[in-house]
Amino acid sequence: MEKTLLIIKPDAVERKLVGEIIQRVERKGLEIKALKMEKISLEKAENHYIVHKGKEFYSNLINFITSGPLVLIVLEGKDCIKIVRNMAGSTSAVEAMPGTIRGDFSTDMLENIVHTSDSSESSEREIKNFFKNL
Ligand code: FUP
Repeated sequence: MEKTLLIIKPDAVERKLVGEIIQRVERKGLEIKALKMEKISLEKAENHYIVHKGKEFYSNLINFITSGPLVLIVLEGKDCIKIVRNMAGSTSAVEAMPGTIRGDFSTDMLENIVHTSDSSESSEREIKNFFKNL
């Protein structure tokens, strides 16, 4: 069965949106396989965002994602990678449609509430970075 990594980012934890986001994915019918809250290390953050290394927003991204505790969730379900990306909405808050997580809760490109894996290769790599025994 397909798995995806959902991260509830530090802005959403700070704004007490954890329950709201978990409720949305559970009600959709996805299964929570693993879940933990953590303030991630610089090393884990750099591994997670390796594809963005060198881009102009990279240091802001690393500073933001390590700025406070976040919630890491492994979800499982048929086609869950695409399903959870659709639920998250566009990366840009301006483009994200109402009804999506980013569309409903964010106005910012960087502080955009959630991360979700974009492919099966990314999902495998990202889950391994945070959950050693899955
Ligand atoms: P997504 O897959 O929607 O999380 O988006 P990306 O992997 O393209 O980007 C990862 C994170 O980098 C985004 F959540 C926010 C940040 N970002 C910027 O701050 N500026 C950009 O131009 C693109 C991404």
